[in-house]
Amino acid sequence: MSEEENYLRAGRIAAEVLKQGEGMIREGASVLEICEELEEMIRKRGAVPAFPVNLTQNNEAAHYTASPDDNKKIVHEAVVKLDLGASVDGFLSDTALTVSLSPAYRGLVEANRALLDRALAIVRHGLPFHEFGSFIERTAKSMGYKPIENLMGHRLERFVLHAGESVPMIASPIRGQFISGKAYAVEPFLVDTSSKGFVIDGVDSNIYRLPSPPRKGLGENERGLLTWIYENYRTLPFATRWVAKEWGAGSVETIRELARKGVLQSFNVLLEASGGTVSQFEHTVYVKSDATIITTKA
Ligand SMILES: [Co+2]
Repeated sequence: MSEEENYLRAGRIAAEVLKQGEGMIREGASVLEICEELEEMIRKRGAVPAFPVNLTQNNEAAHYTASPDDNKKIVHEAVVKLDLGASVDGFLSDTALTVSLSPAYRGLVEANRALLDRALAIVRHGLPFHEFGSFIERTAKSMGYKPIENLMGHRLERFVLHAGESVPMIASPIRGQFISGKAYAVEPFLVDTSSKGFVIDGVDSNIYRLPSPPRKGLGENERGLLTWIYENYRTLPFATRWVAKEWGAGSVETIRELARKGVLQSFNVLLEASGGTVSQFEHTVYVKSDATIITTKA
């Protein structure tokens, strides 16, 4: 399969699974069950998760997946973000949606959905990122909301979810432009204008990543674990749940220790700085010289 076909397949799988996930979001549902079921659906379709399924509520903006024995539930009137992706031979997709179980935030969510659609309509080869970011900020403000300023879209590369280049969702001096033959995740996060509009680090999110192949100089047990992680996930983010299934519950402490040593990268839950409720929509695009394909549009 060509690179484009692989991107399309990864996108289609993520779109189908996200749609299934939307139907699972209701008050009292288990976060662990939703994460596990959706990851299994990705595998059943012949791909693997590009990263652990993220499920965040209310002022949590990103980077939470269930722990191995998580008993967290979807709370009353939650605003729930579901963010997932598929990897087909390392070609990635990344897509997200928000469901508001509270009538108070349906306007925010619908504005966010429309904002992403309008933004995607202008993506083309050669479009500078700063123009794109300005467009999103201006459009969000015209709708009465504002984008989270320090969460950005990103270029995707084979086996690399965040390939160096960031795509701003606000007016920003960031250099760069959309280039044909490349894939990008576009993800405006929206809050109301009374919120601060940026995120801060919360607690550990149960998500880790090996930034480069395992080095020498570690204990045998640690090196065995890291080699297994590299063989299975390369440098893509993984969940403590996935490792615990294969290596036992004790491996979670080893992972945290490796993160403290700087061998693994850990992710924190990202929280809106003023406790504001956050919405998110995301699609992956594959830019061609004459067209832009939204790979994750069902
Ligand atoms: Co995403």
